[in-house]
Amino acid sequence: MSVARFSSAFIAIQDFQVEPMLWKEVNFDGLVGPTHNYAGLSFGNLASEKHRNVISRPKMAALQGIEKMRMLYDLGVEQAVLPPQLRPDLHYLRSCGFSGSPNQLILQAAEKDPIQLAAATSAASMWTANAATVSPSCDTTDQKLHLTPANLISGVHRSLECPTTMRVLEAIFSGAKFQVHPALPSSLAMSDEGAANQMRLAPKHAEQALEIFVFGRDAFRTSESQPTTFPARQTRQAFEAIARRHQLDDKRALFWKQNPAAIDCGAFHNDVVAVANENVLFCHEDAFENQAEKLESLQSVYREHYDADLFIVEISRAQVSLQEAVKSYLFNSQIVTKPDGRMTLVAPRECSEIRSVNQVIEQVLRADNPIQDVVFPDVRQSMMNGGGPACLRLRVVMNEQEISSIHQDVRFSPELENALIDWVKKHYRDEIAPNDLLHVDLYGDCLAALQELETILGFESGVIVPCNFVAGE
Ligand code: SUG
Repeated sequence: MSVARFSSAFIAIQDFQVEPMLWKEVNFDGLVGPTHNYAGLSFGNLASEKHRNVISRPKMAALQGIEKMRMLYDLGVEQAVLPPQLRPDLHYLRSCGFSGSPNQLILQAAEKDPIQLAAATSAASMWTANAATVSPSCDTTDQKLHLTPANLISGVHRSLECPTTMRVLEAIFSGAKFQVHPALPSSLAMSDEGAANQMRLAPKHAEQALEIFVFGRDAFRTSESQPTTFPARQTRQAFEAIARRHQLDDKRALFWKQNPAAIDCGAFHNDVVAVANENVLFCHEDAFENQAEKLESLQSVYREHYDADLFIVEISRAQVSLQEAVKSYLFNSQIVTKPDGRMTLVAPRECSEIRSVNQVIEQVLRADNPIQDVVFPDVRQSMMNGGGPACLRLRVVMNEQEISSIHQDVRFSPELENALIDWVKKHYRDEIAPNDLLHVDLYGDCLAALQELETILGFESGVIVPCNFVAGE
């Protein structure tokens, strides 16, 4: 819980009596959906490709995610939940030329194009770091909290998320304090993957921050260096548009290019090789193009704005190779600030099992920086599709008035945790094998689960399950 130090974060009550306003980072974790499976849909995401057609464990995956939320809640961090989406997406199957009842649509797709069916069935919305880009009200000129849902056009299965994400965000962030923008136009030049490629830096969450937008390619300067093996998903143009929409101060919006070599090693999002929290930047030596220059100029910009030093914790390739970074997802850790101001690294369990990575974590904890301890949640089911702890959460910094204005039923509590665990145990399958995607009952099961979830999370009907859904038959 950070106490604001700057005038913009104080409210005058009466006669110059000043009451500090509390600001918190709320982590909105994606609940893993009932159709969680491994279809190998993400080219350039090594874990997704490696686990193609492996049998998934949706119940275990969802329970692992809830357990991570509980871990963060117990650290004193504000935690919330974003719902999964209805899959398979029958509207998408119709747009592919299949027709008829849900049963017929699924049977036709299963026979003619099982990959399209797998895309329509993906539970990828669980990785909410890709749900939207978020600028807190302390960063924006109109002092509203701005959110732009990501269009996720790099992959068909992910491009289907946006309409439901938009409805859910509008239902949670409604009212004058918030501005939910439409997604950017669906064009290659505006390819957007959301907050996974955004980093905020300031001494405290409450202060107007430097927002660093990390892009993989410039859509119009195509002669610039590019990855040669895997695609660069995020464009500079998408982030420039978002920074304008979000009314950010030009001097505090920085646009950095990802190192193409990192993308070629499997860092399809920046959050696979770097993570920031308040006054700490934790990154791999090969995360950004021209990194040495960038970090030097960042340090001086940071000093200019805040009259304080930024803690840059840069891990060399001698300590951890890019390959090990991608394998362990060390930089896909969350760094969270606890109520006492100390920071905790929330690292994937895999990091504790790779010697070189574990040693680096111990060094980081011993060194002079605010990161004091580490926890290792087990999110292996998500990791097998290339999603670590940081992928599973969307960070939204808010003041206490804003927190009390959001839709309250998505805020995590032990009661909500119990309700979600019971709900998962009731509705989720233990396993999904590739052939299970070809059967219509998966749709019916998902529909029943999400209709009940709408009630648990107190949403009006039509928010999670679209109003024009078709009952399974
Ligand atoms: O977009 N995996 C996701 C993982 C997203 C991770 N997010 C962040 N780094 N923030 C992706 O590549 C795999 C689906 C499959 O293969 O079945 C997938 O979509």
